[in-house]
Amino acid sequence: MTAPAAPVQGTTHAGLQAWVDEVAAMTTPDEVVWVTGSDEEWTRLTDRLVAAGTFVRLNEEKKPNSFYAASDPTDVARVEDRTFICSVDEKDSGPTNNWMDPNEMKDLMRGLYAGCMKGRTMYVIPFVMGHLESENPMFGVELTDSEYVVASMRVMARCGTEVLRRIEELGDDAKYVPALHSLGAPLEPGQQDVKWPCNPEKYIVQFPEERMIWSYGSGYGGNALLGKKCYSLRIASVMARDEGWMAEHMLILKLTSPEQQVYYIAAGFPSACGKTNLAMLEPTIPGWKVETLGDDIAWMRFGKDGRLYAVNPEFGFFGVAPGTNEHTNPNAMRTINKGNSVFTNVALTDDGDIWWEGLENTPEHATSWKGEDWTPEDGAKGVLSSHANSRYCTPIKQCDILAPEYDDPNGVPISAIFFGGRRKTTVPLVTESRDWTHGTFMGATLSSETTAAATGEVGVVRRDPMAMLPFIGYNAGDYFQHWINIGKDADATKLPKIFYVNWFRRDENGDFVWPGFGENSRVLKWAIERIEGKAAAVETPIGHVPTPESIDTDGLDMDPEELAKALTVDPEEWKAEIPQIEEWFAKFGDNLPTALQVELDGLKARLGMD
Ligand code: GTP
Ligand code: SPV
Ligand code: MN
Repeated sequence: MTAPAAPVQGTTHAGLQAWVDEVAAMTTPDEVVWVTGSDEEWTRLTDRLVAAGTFVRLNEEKKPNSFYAASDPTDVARVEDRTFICSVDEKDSGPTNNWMDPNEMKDLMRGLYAGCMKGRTMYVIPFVMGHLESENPMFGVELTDSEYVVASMRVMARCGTEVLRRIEELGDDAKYVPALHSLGAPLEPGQQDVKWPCNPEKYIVQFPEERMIWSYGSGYGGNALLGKKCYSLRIASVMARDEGWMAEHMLILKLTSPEQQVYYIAAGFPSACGKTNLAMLEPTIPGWKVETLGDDIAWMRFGKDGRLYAVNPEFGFFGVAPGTNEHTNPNAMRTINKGNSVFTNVALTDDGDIWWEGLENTPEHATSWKGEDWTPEDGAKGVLSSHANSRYCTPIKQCDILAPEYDDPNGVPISAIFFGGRRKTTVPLVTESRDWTHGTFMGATLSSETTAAATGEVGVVRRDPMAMLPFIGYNAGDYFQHWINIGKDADATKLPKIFYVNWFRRDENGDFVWPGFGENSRVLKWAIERIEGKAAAVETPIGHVPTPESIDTDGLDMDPEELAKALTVDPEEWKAEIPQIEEWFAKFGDNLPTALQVELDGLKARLGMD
């Protein structure tokens, strides 16, 4: 965002100034700096990060104005066990969130925050999630003592003086989410800083009633860039419940058919399960075109015409690096190769570029994310050059296939919602729901193998409702009811059709059955043809699944037997799923919407289980 170069110190907004002063008095930074968003500020910040050893400037020819960072090995992903929803009433945080009494949490954290910015600079980042020109701009102000966070926030959200001016103009009418972040690593006079300051004790805390965020101890990703998961999902989901809209962990894409029909699709897959890749997909079927609107978060509201409109509140991509390459995601490669990006926990090559597992041109030698020598021989032994949750942080505007509608504050009307996860077994390539309530049931029972996007064991199947398990800011039972209510209040003919996909089914050898990536366009085409009443399907106990002939396989190098495997609905596998769903639903007690119990009973009956 363009902004005046002169640093702005302070604000005429009395409430905001008072909060900044109060936090500064508690955390005692050496200085307070207001983030402007100017180019000169970017240079100052990145120079400072290079001097501190946090950033390494990359080769200007390969990655202009871009930087490499390696985090502390203990600070590499979201920490779900340290994430709290501190609602006034414990019941409102529900069975899927950690809870502590908000006053107790504040006392505890004030203790941690006392003097925690000593020796550092506290930055004030005025930001807006979504468009500054929208009817109700969704402001936030993040206070942080991390230059890495400031640099990353400038990529991920619209930040700076322009936003602050709008907050000031609106005065008391300006609602903003106060978001306090500290690394929890004060510096004594003369103490040498480390490259990646952080604290072993971490707290990522949302106060839903106050629409407030307090984060402590981590400098990485969703723990620290508070506009992303903390605001745009956890706090926004609470606002959405109260105001009748939806804040979802979904990509948004624009699909144009060979007949030039335009469809907008939103898709909710858990972290590291393929949103960025689908959002930037290059269709392998002729005549179809995908453009990107967003890769992680969708805010959806009903338009005057009764359709559901989606906006991407973000301004950048914070994408999983490993596996990204010219084949899987050429559009992401083109985006990051334009530069102006930050790469964290990937490998640094000897010629000042970056590399990660799955990228072309394996270097003969590199420095791993742990700062160790790395060679292809190490790779052959299973030593990773890059952390599995290593990421690129890059401006959305650099994406060649960004749909122009991205800039429309009113968003785009959604025709289809996809849910999906990583399942080796059971879940077919694609299933169409019968109606919104059935689709809500599919979402509410969505399951996926855990990934490296959060700390903890990887590959364990868990329920991840609507891909929102770590992001629902209130009782998940109430969240399901909110989904049901959205359907009840709407004109059913105008609601998006809900589909359930699985790109990750495996065969006996452990190989993926479906080729994925660009070939996923075949599934998008089938879904659109279902919406248009053109494609065939078989009715199964779990919903409508394509007949093998109804999937366009022109030019697809795939054994028909493999395709049949991808589409299989095995009643025995689904029967085995039922006790897990029952156990999952039992968690919600009275808060489970009756409609979902009815759906489960129906599924059991269709499987012949009663
Ligand atoms: P978050 O940013 O954590 O929310 O993740 P995401 O949902 O955007 O996932 P992303 O698109 O970054 O993909 C994560 C990993 O899954 C990458 O390593 C991809 O290469 C891989 N992946 C994505 N799509 C497919 C697919 O269709 N098939 C297979 N086999 N892998 C895929
Ligand atoms: C996710 O984990 O879903 C991400 C990365 O998109 S983070 O911003 O760290 O949450
Ligand atoms: Mn995500």
